[in-house]
Amino acid sequence: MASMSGKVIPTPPDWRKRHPSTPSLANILEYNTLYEESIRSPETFWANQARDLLSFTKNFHTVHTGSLENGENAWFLGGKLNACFNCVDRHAFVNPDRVAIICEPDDPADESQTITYGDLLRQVSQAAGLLRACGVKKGDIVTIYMPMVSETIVSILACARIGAIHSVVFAGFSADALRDRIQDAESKVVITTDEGRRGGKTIQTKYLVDQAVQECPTITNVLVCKRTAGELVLTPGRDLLWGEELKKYSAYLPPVPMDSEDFLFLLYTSGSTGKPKGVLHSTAGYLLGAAVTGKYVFDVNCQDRFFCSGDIGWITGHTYVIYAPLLLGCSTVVFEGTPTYPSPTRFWDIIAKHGCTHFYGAPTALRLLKRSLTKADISGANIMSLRVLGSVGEPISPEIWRWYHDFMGDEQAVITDTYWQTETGSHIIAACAGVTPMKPGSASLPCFGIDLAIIDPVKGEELRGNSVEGVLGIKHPWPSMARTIRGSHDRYMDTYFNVYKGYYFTGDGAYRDHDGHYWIRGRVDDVINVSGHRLSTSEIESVIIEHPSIAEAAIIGVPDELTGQAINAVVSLKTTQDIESIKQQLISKVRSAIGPFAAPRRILVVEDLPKTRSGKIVRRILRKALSGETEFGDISTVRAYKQFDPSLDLLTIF
Ligand code: 6R9
Repeated sequence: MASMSGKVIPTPPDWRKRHPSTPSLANILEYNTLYEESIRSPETFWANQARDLLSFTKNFHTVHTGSLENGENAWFLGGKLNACFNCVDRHAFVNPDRVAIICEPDDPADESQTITYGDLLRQVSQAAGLLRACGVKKGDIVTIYMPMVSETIVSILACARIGAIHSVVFAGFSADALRDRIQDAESKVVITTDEGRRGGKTIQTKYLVDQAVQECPTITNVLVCKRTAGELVLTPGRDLLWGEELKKYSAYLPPVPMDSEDFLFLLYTSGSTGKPKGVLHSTAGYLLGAAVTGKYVFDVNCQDRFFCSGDIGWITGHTYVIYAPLLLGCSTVVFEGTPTYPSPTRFWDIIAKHGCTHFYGAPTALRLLKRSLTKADISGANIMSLRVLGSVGEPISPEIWRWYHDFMGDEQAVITDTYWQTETGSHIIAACAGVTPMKPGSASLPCFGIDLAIIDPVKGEELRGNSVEGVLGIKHPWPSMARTIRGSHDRYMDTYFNVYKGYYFTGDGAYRDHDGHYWIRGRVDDVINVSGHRLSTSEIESVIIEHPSIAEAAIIGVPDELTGQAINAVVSLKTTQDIESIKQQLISKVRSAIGPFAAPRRILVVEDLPKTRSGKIVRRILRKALSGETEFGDISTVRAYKQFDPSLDLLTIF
């Protein structure tokens, strides 16, 4: 545990002087006091925050009902509010000319675009009018399959404006994966672009939507935003051109007041079983989580320019490209491209060009940039505007943390490593910028209202005190927790609440050090993390196993220097012929069933997989063998023990 010594890095001395206004917390004592209050009297704490940060059209009469045991949690009952009003109208009324969205195109030679809060109000109103004209009603689910362009945000907020539930599907998913999600959501409308641009390449979004909707009988309209000048084939009666249609609708459409607990969005994520989970988030609770963490973790001020490089197709993009920055009335940067196109200095160029105050990204990108850049490469970039750097999606190693702090932040910015999940809606462990003592590699302290527990995984008992390691749970409900899994409340209960009764189970292992800081160890279930993308091993296995030549398959996440984990497939075959071509077929099968990012990096063929006497594959052995370990622990109960020879790419019988 040498890297976990927990050396504290102080906040740069003039950090507070560079703040445009007053930081949201004065010091760690204020954090401690407020945190204690939030745990002692959660209802008072959350009610105060809700009244301070959200605008309700009707006040709530009950702060919270439900418990973690029964899983029926509801917050701010009786209250009515609209998410789009909170993100757009209330700022547009006061400051119509303040910039809401800055769009940075893939190609830096193309012009960036700014949208003020006033413009955004017009655009979301018109888009909401169009959705209504397409028959979308309150409670309907609209699927959005879009790259990182301003229309993606407009579409999302337009759904919220009329009380429709948005379901954004990451544009890296295949047509089959998109089809499954549209079918599950029973969407009438899907919104897409003709094409997308990313890292100099073209993404065929409309083409993929056309493929997907062939098997989606509920779809009546496909709305297409033009992003490129490419050829576009429209299906008459079904496809409508966004830009042309929008002009037909009024520049102001009143937002629909929603109940606090009405669903705001659906977002599919991977779990430990094969089928993706459609996680549903509420309106008031989710928005409050976004606003509170935006305010205290990132210390967002309305004059800030917030650059989150996460894709809107994942929860990070939902909460920190859209909801948190817009709820707090600052400017959000939407970047269409990749960290290394046209060169690895691209993030620096964007930060300098737009005067970004915050940058929020995943360690996988930082590892890539660390490898490609020297101090000389970035010496010309003026990024003194940066105040806060955030990390998300996977543990950040102390080495990368230091590089982030010294190299990217130029020792002037503070770092917050933010631990959270699609299901938690917003951060649950993170440093409050400029206040929490920073320890490279630790996600630090719990966010307000989050009562954490380290649980002994075998006994199921909470481990009290410091210097303890186990699985991470949460002891008390919080507003932005997911409310259910679409179509399967039982699965929701079993995954999060029935594993350790009385706790929300995160699925991650964690260590609480001697002074109460948390160090996330990674997943303890069958979820793997590749470049910050969360993938289910069993989902990939179920695709592979469909191949007629495959007898058995196990997907293993193997440590990887660049991507965190890399996907390895270990398979046994029904045939000994054409092994190379079978491997290729497996890769294309996964690419088309899920998406290119889920394709195995390496496929190993074995005679038989190691199993317990009851026939369960012992992944522990495979994981160790593929990571180059030779000590496998107790294998006395394993039926077919295999020895791994990396040079042969083969597992052979011992
Ligand atoms: C926000 C997001 C959630 C899983 C989570 C954990 C891992 C996220 C982390 C982190 C260590 C961090 N994770 N943030 N691990 N340190 N700061 O990534 O959501 O896609 O649902 O993934 O990601 O394993 O359980 P999601």
